[in-house]
Amino acid sequence: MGDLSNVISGERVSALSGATLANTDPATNTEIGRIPRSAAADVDAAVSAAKAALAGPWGRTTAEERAALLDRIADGIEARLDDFARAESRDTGKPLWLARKVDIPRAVANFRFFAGAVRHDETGSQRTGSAINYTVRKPLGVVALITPWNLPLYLLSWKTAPALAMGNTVVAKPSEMTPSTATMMAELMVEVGLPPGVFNVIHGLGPEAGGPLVGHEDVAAVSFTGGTATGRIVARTAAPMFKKLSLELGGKNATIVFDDCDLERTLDGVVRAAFLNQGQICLCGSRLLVQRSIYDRFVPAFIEKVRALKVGPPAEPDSFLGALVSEAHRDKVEGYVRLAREEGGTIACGGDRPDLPGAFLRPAVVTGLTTDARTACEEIFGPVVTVHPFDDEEDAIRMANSVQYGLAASVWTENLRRAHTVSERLDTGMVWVNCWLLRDLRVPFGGVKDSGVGREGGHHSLEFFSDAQNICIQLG
Ligand code: NAD
Ligand code: 6OD
Repeated sequence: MGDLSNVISGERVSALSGATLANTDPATNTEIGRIPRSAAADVDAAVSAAKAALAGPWGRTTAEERAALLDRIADGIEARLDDFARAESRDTGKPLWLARKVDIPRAVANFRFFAGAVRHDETGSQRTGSAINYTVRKPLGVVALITPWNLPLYLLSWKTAPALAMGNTVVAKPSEMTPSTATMMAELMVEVGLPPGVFNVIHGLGPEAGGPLVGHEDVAAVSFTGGTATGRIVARTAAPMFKKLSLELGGKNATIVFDDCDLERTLDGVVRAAFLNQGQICLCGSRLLVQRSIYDRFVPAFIEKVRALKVGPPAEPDSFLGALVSEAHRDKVEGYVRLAREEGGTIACGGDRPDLPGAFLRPAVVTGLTTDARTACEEIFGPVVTVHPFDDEEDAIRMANSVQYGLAASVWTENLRRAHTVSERLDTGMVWVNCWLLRDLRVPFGGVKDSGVGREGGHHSLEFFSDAQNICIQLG
């Protein structure tokens, strides 16, 4: 992609200050281009463009017209799937096959899904003795979408599609580490006929560009996905301004393996849950709880499978893990491997650097820690899994619920009663049974405790990106 611009009112523009930041390919540690280092004045220009667009033809579109535009965006991304996948892989270091198979197809699916959802959306009506009430849904206005680096287009499109479907205009602030596909998508939207100013992209650092966007008086709502500490900062600014706020934050998810599981299927599922995308998915199962009765059989087999995972250049089709997102992030993850040793854990495999030039790290399995060790409680967001034995259901539930996070969990058992009862007692927004990251875009997605506030998905997203207005008509 080379150098990138902000996209404001359909035009490519630099930061008003002219300042730029490097965009680095973490698999080679080379600069691949520069991005605008935006500040409050750039945010102001983008919000003004988005506000002006609300007053233009966009403000008069029907849901059907907006759905047709979403379908055109989906078609456009799909037609350039390979370009998008290459850009995503280069920005993030993730395997190219993963970007081709998961990230970009999911962005296409997000637009198609919300096109269908808004076409088929319905609102309620209540009849009392003397009156009829009915609800209409109105766009919020200008909405801010702030997204992280791990699944850049996947997550930005997950917010953009419902925001546009409901008639809002958008200012997006993608992660400064993964700016390319957001820009490509903004340019594509202009090509497929989205009116100028409906979707704007501002690049730059969180506090310098994201902060002023969250605090802008003309921004009605903020949908944020990122770390819990950043979520707190966002909430501190947005809440007193009474902005609508959706926060999808960090996780430290338990994978609970019972002795009645289907061993081979579970092993494959657990490895994938732990290390897909280099363990950099908020839903990754980074605390593996294994019933003591199968611990000595399960854990060596798990370690053997992890050792066999290939860490390699993103373009190689058999690389299961690519590079981490940056050298700085790898340093942070390595810090946790050191901490695990200091806390008395054993690094059963991995945690070291392969002989490759970029930010690569072999997947690590840590045994011998208690579940209250920092390594076992804090979000690492990398290829590090801690493994712990448990005795029975009560023990597993207690361990799983003992962290500050409450995003997701997976439960592996062939016992139907156990699957239901254990799942319901987990303090998480989502539970997968005998699977992981099996997604249906209609279901509520989100966390409890420090993992966030609100739900995305299906009608939850459509409701977030609109205000319900009730109209009461007295009859006769
Ligand atoms: P981050 O919180 O550092 O950054 C996320 C976004 O917020 C980036 O665009 C960043 O520039 C911006 N930002 C940073 N400081 C800001 C500020 N003061 N004001 C406004 N915006 C600001 O997160 P990250 O390192 O990019 O992503 C990793 C984190 O995201 C992990 O904690 C992970 O669990 C979480 N995450 C959660 C989900 C979910 O759905 N729950 C999904 C993906 C990632
Ligand atoms: O699948 C999704 O819809 C979703 N929001 C996934 C988030 C993954 C976090 O890294």
